Amino acid sequence: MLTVQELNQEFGNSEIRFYTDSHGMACAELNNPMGKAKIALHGAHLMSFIPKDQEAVLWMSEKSYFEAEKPIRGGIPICWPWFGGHPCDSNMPSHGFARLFTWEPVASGNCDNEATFLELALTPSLIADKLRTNDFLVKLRVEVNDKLSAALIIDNTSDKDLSYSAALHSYFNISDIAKIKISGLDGKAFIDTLDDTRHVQQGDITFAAETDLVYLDTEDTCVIDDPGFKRKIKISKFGSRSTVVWNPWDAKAQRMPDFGNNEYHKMVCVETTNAKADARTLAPGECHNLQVIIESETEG
Ligand code: TA6
Repeated sequence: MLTVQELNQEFGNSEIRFYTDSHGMACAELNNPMGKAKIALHGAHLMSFIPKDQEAVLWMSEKSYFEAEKPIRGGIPICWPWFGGHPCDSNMPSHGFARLFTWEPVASGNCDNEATFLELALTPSLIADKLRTNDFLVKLRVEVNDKLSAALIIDNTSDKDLSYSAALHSYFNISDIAKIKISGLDGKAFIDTLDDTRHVQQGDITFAAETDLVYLDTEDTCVIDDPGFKRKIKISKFGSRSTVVWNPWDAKAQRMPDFGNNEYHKMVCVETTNAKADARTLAPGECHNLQVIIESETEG
């Protein structure tokens, strides 16, 4: 792995800086005139996105771990090559291994839309032996201007089929969970994973208890309407036909060591996924993009 100094020489420029943060983690800061973002190389984990003159859009837990082989709590964890529990081995880590290992920067620069971009890659050589399966090349391409785009690019470089489920498990910073509403999923079928029952969404989503819902057959854009912060967060996506909405509420929050007991008031997850029936199988040489585009519009 290159040192921070070598990363700055290879991939740094006036808008991209690599540094070691206060937790001792190698990070990159993308500083575009319209917005800025921070990414930990550990898990290619987006930890912050702040559009110019706005509140932070992504939420981070004050109690998050920042350690090797442990997930960071908040921001946008990458869940791959399985979402949730492992399909057949409960000893395997929740939400896969991509968020547990250090990714390598592979490209950086500026795009035509004046966004600043950074690409990071994960290959089998970067993960623990015990977790290795197929050969693969997974990349995260991050683009920042007044919007944040994160694209997970999965390339099956092996000679066997590669089956997986995945998520860009985005945590959003909100003023009050009891006052927000989420639109864009009206009429969509969903699975309530708390009791494994199926339902159809009626109208907007509001929150009054632990919520863990997997919406199916939807490519639609969701909007978080936040009256407290006087803003709407728009979440568009590509390469995804399922969306997960999550808030742990009080009891689950108390059971999570890397999550503050009262932090559930200030966050909500709206996740861009390939989950349940939307899980994917790539033939040798095939590639798939799972992308989210996040933009925040302030009122007044
Ligand atoms: O995406 C929702 C979910 O699968 C919930 O069931 C909850 O467990 C959450 O993810 C967090 O998972 P984690 O492994 O990060 O604690």
